[in-house]
Amino acid sequence: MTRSTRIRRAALASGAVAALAATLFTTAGAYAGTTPKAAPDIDVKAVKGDLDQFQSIADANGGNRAHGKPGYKASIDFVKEKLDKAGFTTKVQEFDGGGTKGYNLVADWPGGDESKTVMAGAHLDSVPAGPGINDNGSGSAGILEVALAVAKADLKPTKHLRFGWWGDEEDGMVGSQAYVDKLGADKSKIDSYLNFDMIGSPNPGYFVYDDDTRLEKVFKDWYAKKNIATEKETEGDGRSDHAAFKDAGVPVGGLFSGADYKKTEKQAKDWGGEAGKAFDACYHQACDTSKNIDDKALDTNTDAIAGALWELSS
Ligand code: DPN
Ligand code: ZN
Repeated sequence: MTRSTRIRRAALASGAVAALAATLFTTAGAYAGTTPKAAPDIDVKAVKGDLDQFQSIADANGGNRAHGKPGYKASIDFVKEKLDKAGFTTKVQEFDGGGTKGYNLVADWPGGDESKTVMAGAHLDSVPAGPGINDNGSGSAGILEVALAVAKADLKPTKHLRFGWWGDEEDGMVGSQAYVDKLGADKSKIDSYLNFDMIGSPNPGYFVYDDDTRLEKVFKDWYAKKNIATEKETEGDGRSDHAAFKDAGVPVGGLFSGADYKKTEKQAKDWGGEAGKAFDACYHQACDTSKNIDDKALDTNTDAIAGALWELSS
């Protein structure tokens, strides 16, 4: 070895030490809380446990959890109790749904900048024909478990976090419209609204709302990292609770795993499952029970909700 080679090697080695020191320094910074922690994996067993509770509520109340029926209010009470115990500030908002009293549940996680509120929502009512486990126990339980994970992590987001469970969606998004109407000028404080309606469909697809490019990208990037093909959510345009927010000028996003229309050959190729069949053959029927769920779609989509909320509120 020549003298100059020896010097070059020594310089390389000291460079490596400096790089290592820099890595350790940033790692220490992360532990000190300067870098937001990654979103946790949401346990799908907990989400399914909530779906079993919704099923039991329907079983005990004439087979449904529909607006104006006792199974709906029992669903509100179940979700509210969990959130209250976890430290959320909850409010039940009453509204008129076709001459019958309806209820929205709104849960705020204390802290964060309320003039930039990141909001996630799902409709909690079923149709009168059945228990509404995929539609929309799935979205309701998904955001519930993400909310509980926020509490468990004692998340201190920069932006304020709020969760909403809407009543009377099935008669034309009545509860979410009532909420937005009541917001008035405060609607400018909603930084983003994410909607989750049917996220565990049995012949699933991975549809991402395409209404707002920034919010669409957050989800698309999340699925891309998992090598899951997504598709723009266009067929359901205006068919769920994001409509009222969008009409009010709030940026909206969300997820959907399919309802009454049929999977194409391309979609079956991208996602597996059966082309020519409805994503959810039990859509709006009595058979939308706790068996009417694809566990992998439910698991993946719930993790995606956590990923998006962690990122958007940080
Ligand atoms: N809004 C859903 C329902 O409750 O019936 C169905 C749906 C959601 C359809 C999203 C398309 C897109
Ligand atoms: Zn429905």
